[in-house]
Amino acid sequence: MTAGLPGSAEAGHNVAVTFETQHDLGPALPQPAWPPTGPPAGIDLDVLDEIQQRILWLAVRIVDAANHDRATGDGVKVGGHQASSASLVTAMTALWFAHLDAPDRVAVKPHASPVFHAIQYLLGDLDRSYLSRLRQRGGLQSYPSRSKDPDQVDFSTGSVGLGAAAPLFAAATRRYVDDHFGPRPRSRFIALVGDAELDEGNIWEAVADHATQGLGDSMWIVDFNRQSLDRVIPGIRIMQWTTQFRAAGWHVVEVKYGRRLQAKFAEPGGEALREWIDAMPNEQYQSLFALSGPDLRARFLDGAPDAVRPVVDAVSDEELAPLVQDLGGHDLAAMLAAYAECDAVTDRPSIVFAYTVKGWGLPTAGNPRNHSALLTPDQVAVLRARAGLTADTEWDRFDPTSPAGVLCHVRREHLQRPPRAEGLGVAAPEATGIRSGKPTSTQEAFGRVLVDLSRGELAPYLVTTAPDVATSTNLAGFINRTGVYNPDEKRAWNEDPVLKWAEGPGGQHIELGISEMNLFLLLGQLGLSWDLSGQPLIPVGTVYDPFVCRGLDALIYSVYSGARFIVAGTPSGITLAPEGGAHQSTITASIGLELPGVTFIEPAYGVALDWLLCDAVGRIAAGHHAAPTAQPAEEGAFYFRLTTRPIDQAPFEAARQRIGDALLRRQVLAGAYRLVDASALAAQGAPVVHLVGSGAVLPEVLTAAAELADEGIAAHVVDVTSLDRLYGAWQRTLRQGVRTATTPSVPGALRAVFPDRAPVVTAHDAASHAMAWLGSALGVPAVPLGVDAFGQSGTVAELYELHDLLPGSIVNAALAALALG
Ligand SMILES: Cc1ncc(C[n+]2csc(CCOP(=O)(O)OP(=O)(O)O)c2C)c(N)n1
Ligand SMILES: [Mg+2]
Repeated sequence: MTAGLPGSAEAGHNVAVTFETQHDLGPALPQPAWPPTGPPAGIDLDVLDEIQQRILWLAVRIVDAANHDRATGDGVKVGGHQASSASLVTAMTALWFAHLDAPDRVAVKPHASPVFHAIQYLLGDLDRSYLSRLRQRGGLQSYPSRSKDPDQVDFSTGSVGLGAAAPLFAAATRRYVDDHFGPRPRSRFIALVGDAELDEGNIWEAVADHATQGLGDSMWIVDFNRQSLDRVIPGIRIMQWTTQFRAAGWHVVEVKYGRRLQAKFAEPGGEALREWIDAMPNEQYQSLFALSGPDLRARFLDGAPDAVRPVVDAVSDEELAPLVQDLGGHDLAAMLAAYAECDAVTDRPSIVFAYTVKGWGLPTAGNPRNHSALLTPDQVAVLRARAGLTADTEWDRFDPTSPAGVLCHVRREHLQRPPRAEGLGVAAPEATGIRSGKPTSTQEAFGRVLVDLSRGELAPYLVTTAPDVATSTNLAGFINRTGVYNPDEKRAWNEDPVLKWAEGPGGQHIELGISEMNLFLLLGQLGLSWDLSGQPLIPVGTVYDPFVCRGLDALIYSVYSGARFIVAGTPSGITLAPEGGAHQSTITASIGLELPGVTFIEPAYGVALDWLLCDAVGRIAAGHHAAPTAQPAEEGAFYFRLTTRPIDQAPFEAARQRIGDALLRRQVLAGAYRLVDASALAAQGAPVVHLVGSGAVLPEVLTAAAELADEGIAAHVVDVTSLDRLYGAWQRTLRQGVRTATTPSVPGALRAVFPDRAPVVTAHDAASHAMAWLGSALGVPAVPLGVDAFGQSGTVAELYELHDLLPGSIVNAALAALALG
């Protein structure tokens, strides 16, 4: 059988305790015995307790109001998490009212968002009107949201596991910023984590990576309530978790028992009581929370050794329930002591396992089904009365002259932050002037542009990262110039004439282990450095394109958080022909196109890539509140889908001659330009078709156009450099039409490159669906060609043949499109 609250490996350990939020701790501090025996200096635990009781009430009532005070009219349950909130009330009260400093940054467990908002309200940073607007449009978000909540959320959370890792990467970012731009005021990066979140793999990827080692300003607080969504967890695995964190180099603290239980353990026979609680199955222990009086006594003693009975007999019925539930995670002094202990450990991250009760103080405490259980209005009324409130006063803040009111004011002042940093104020060049005499791949051009940028004004702000694919995605040139980041100077043992892997605090490439989750989490935090570390950066990451999907949730997380960065998915598609199906990406273009906050870009030619990359860098450098010209949809990341296929650059140079750089650049940035203009043939009365390609498949499209011309068919070739921008332009005009009930016009970006009404063939080294909408946008027949099955190993031509992307198939598709017209 599994033990309920198994003995800690560190039971009885001493901790360094200081109750000031002290950063430079200097010489070793006195080591009071664990647990702390009295209130920490300068902190009135009674006042803190009064505050935490009010926070508990408000958190419960915020969820209650969302469900019971408003009619939604749609039959859909509103929901919310009172038990998960209650669990963290003590930990969060201790943080905000006695531990945090203004520069500290905290990620809040998604289901504790009502607690966070209750705290912001009591501090005076959230208007009262929001308290009854949880889960309402324009109101408080269900889960903490940087972009949508009205109060200042440091880290969005919601997809469990990511909210734990994000502050760790924010701390890694701060270390980088301090090393490159001088130290900022110290921030502690804190995550409040649900215990079941530890099942998420991304947690362990983050903990294991070299980039997060030694981050002494990081602290995780695990809400160790031993319940997940579905159940009371049978094997709570505390030994396993603590051992794993220690093995990863973390400092581990367990806050297991409160002072009541500790005192009882110290009495004669108390050791037997402790042993029994430690040995009791978790399910049995949790079932005690719903009981009282003789029932509780009987259940508690069920299976207990004889030695326990006299200790329990000496406890009255009224005392027994609070005693049994007296876990350290609800002991303010114990939590503050744990935080102080973590502060004193500055050479590695810390984790606090705070033993808690899910539903603490509520009638749902410990119930296996309490995750989304809502208190009834009657139960809420009992709580209201218990809090000393009435229907008229239930939302009130503390009287400002009361000790609790004074502490709220003091803490509010203490936590005020300076305004956030704006953009860099350094402009990006329009182009680095990449030359394209010979066949070039977009991956190659990407590497060259980065090297060039590393010589310019923006150089100090560029930071690259990759999950063990830096050299194979062509970051080597950049790394040679800037070095690899490591907090300490490292001696190089190999003389490599091609790659200079010099590691030190000045390096500008952050190398990650193979974890695409970590890549997107780090990019996200580098891309929020303007806010969380007061230093805008220009982060650039690379990843094999098929593995974008591996890190997708973290990518979504980062862009939802408002991060600004560039990522190159390279190589991509079946153009990576010899690598076979396991390494070929097909749906990533759709992901890039469809993800909000991501501008998807897929150039074919080096110069186009140069313009697009410089433009993206410039937009990021312009700052969070992007350049005035930027569309709102581009307040986010830029995703370049690139390849290793060298292609002839001459057709682009011809288009340059024909169109001129100024106009061509504008069109490339807007999403498409006419690579081949067949107007002369069309003027002679030839049938007209549009061949539209994106990325590596352009050579086949060009050959098809030439063959069609030989057949007397005028085939304009359009190179789509950003499906996303084209689609966005189309959607905007459509939506405008829908909203104003007017006939939508064809957007300028489409009209400029598709002046003729003619059938369309699309060709893409990606799922055919991603470009298929063009027919609809232009109101013409369309034949979309693309990769709609897994690829296999072969040559480019062999695989293009397999997926109907060879010129012959494109010609046939053009004839089919004309026939459909
Ligand atoms: C990635 C992801 N998977 C599933 C969920 C649904 N979910 C929300 S909370 C939860 C259980 C969380 O348990 P725990 O972290 O222990 O939190 P607590 O007990 O404090 O509520 C689950 C499965 C989610 N939010 N994110
Ligand atoms: Mg839990």
